[in-house]
Amino acid sequence: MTSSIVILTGAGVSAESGISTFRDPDGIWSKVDYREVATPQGFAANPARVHAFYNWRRQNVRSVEPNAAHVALARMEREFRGEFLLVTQNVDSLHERAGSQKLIHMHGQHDRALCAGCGSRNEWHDEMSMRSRCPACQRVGHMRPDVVWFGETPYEMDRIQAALGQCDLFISIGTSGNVYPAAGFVRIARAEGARTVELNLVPSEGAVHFDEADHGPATRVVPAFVEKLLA
Ligand code: BV8
Repeated sequence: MTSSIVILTGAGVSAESGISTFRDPDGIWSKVDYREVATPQGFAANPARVHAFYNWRRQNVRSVEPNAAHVALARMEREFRGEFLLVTQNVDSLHERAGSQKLIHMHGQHDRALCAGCGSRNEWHDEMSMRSRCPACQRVGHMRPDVVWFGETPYEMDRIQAALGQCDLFISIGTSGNVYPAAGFVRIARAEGARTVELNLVPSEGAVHFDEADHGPATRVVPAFVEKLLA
């Protein structure tokens, strides 16, 4: 009897909503060098280029909707009678818009801004640039997207690790298993005795660590898995 579930999602869960993934053949990292747009060094070297990258991504998600996989995960949270935590690597807000609430954005959110001057975090839906003013300290020139770049510490790691330590079911959805520490979560869960399931288009880099897998598009395999689990 499953009593505690942790779910990890990546870009693949948003792919069928029309948001590009990172490492698929036509993915984001085939168009831009992640070192230039997703590292603190890249931001320091050329903040305008980084702001343009996140403005472009923020613009892209304006017209997209949550898909059946996001909806199924929100249903699972509502109907599953046990501990539940959804950890996403994604910086889009499609999980929230589908109704997920027990949710951690471990890599931040691109519709939030972080002021490097005063440390405040605020919702931010418009263009952001070095001319943007911090709503808290009113200073200009310190605003950056509130996302976790390579070399930066993901958010809420203590809460995530505690949940991994006591879950008996770990499900990884739509992630290639390339980026750490997220890619290591399956091993932590497994070491604690959890059943591990991968729902992904194709086997990920970490496929060998999963007890079970269902490979196919998230809008098919996730609702099917949720249906079975809740039956
Ligand atoms: C950190 C910014 C220290 C936001 C991103 C070992 C241990 C610890 C760290 C490291 C380590 N080795 C290396 C590191 C450093 C580094 C790292 O992992 N480098 C990699 C490249 C080797 N990690 C870091 O720097 C991290 N910080 O380690 O701090 C620390 C460590 C532990 C504890 C405390 C502190 C910070 C990493 C965060 C970087 N930020 N993005 C943004 O702009 O989005 S990473 C970027 O990749 C995104 O955040 C994205 O979410 C993430 C992961 O990518 P995926 O989501 O998996 O997407 P991808 O395209 O790769 O795969 C999509 C999958 O979906 C594919 O498998 C595909 O088949 C599938 N799919 C496609 N379509 C569908 C589908 N599946 C289902 N249905 C479909 N329709």
